Amino acid sequence: MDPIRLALESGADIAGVARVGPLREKGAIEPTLLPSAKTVIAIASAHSRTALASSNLQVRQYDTISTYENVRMVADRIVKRLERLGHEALSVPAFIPIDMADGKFGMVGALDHRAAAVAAGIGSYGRSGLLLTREFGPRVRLGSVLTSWDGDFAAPAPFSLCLEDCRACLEACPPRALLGEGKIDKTKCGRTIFQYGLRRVIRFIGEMTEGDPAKRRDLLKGFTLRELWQNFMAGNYYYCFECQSVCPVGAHPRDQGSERRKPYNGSKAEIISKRRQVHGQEGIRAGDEEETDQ
Ligand code: B12
Ligand code: SF4
Ligand code: SF4
Repeated sequence: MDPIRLALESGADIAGVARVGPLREKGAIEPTLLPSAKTVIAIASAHSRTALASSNLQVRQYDTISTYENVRMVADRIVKRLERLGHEALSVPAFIPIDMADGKFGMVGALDHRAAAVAAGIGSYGRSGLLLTREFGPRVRLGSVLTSWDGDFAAPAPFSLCLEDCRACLEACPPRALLGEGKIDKTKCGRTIFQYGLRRVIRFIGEMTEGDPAKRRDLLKGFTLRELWQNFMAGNYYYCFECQSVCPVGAHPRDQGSERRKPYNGSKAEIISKRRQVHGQEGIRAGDEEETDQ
């Protein structure tokens, strides 16, 4: 049985295998996850490049839903086939459900899919902290299947796909959450991507509880509740994809000159105007205006 072939036949765009032992030692796998596991099958499902490069937010969100859905279906097919062959196998959530307990707060996955993907040789870390793949760059969603299957395979040689003199992701990040060499200010990123996520729900409930009747009526009819409702229904709540969409690695040559990508290759003033357009005043850092080159 070739697990990589099995994964590709199950619909993965990219797949690789790694030993579980070293990942467990690094703390990349929550100990309660299939203690008998010997191997992790790392899978990647590609976004649509066109959708991620679109200036329409809903199109980017919809493509994210489809890509996560594909990861889930592919992993499920792999699990069923491994179980039919007599092995234990477990698909680990690609994002949610995730442990929301105090101390973790939904910020630590049961399995670190990027670490598994790097160990399996399907890509390398980029300066953005994301996994870069040869064909799609960071435009992939990752999944992992843990299995008791314990066959022979060669460990991949380490490599790096991140371009030496590139800082496109750092420049494009609206709240400047990317600090270089894969370091990220998670609070800043979270504030941007989860604009209508849990924090907004908490704020909304607080405003409803404390507001006078007129304010409560306005809140019930307002954009915030409509948007929160839509996010609950759709299961998507991301509002930023810049570090995925601007990376030149795996970008189609055609995308390099597209209208959407231009601001980030252009002047500081254009970058700031793009930030304001996508993220309002929150995307503008103190001192940004003075830094404009116009
Ligand atoms: C919590 C979470 C977040 C949090 C915290 C992110 C983080 N860095 O941990 C927040 C809300 C900030 C976030 C943001 C985003 N996320 Co997120 N997130 C997760 C989630 C659910 C858990 C991550 C986790 O456990 N972190 C805790 C530990 C593992 O992270 P850490 O301590 O920072 O350790 C990392 C660094 O040390 C770094 N690292 C280690 N060694 C090295 C070496 C080098 C050279 C470098 C550069 C880095 C590096 O890698 C470690 C992870 O492997 C994962 C899914 C999963 N289960 O893996 C998705 C996941 C990481 N997110 C993903 C994505 C796409 C995003 C966003 C683009 C948002 C969006 N639109 O979807 C942004 C990107 C932010 C960024 N540039 O990193 C994808 C990444 C796909 C990819 N190509 O890499 C994942 C894998 C989901 C998936 N199944 O595809 N996310
Ligand atoms: S998702 Fe957006 S806010 Fe978060 S690190 Fe990437 S570019 Fe920055
Ligand atoms: S945008 Fe540039 S710096 Fe960022 S991960 Fe991609 S290649 Fe590396």
